[in-house]
Amino acid sequence: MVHKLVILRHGESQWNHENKFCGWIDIPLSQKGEQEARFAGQLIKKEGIKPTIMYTSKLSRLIKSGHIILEELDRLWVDTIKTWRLNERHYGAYQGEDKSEIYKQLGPEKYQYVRRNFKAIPPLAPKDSPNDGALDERYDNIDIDKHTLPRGESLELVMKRLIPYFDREIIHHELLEHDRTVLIVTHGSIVRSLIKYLSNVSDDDISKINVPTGVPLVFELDNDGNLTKDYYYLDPELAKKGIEKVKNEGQA
Ligand code: DG2
Repeated sequence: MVHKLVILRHGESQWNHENKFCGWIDIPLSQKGEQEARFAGQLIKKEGIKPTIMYTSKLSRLIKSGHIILEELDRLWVDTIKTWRLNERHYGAYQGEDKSEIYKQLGPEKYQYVRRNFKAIPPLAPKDSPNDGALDERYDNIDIDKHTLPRGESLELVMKRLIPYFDREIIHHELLEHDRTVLIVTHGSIVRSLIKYLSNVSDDDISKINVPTGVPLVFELDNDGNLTKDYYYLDPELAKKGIEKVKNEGQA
């Protein structure tokens, strides 16, 4: 039996549009982002995929994208889980900064390192600053003490807080045991983490992978959770254009 897992990065956010690092800051979708989410819903519908459970992070750009997608699918009733474990990589003190400014400050190599190296940790956000999740009521009653939430993460650290949850709750519990059709609406770095994990991409090669906004991709897994083939985008041409755009963000 083949289990389909649909994953996508949210539609364009206002700060994607303005070229700013966003991370854990709760920025809404742009108008284009809403359209992208609607089109993503149409692509999923055309593919005949009917999600029965949806996961998002605690951030509005995902929650809104997910709502639009479910609306497009006539499936607003679908169970939705919102978890901080699917939050974007915490971009530390860079959150809210203009990507072009950081590019100018760091130069091309360090800029690329900070954005894409598997182990690169940005300068941490100060404790009790607006970038500190400990001050945010949306993280009350989560599965860890909110005072231990990250204030800056590498992709490696993201995977440490994400993959055990993803493997246990999403893959084994929902997808395989309960045979539910899972839709994950999430962020660029989370999609990269899931691609790295499921497709077994090396630490070096993951730095070359960029993820477009609003284009669903599909993984097919067998009953043991192994891939039956590599992931594919539901609109490869659109994905290609989006990937190129993300790759060049911030570079003069
Ligand atoms: C972007 C990723 O995340 O930025 O945090 O600004 O998926 O929530 O829009 P998203 C952000 P890059 O790592 O691509 O610079």
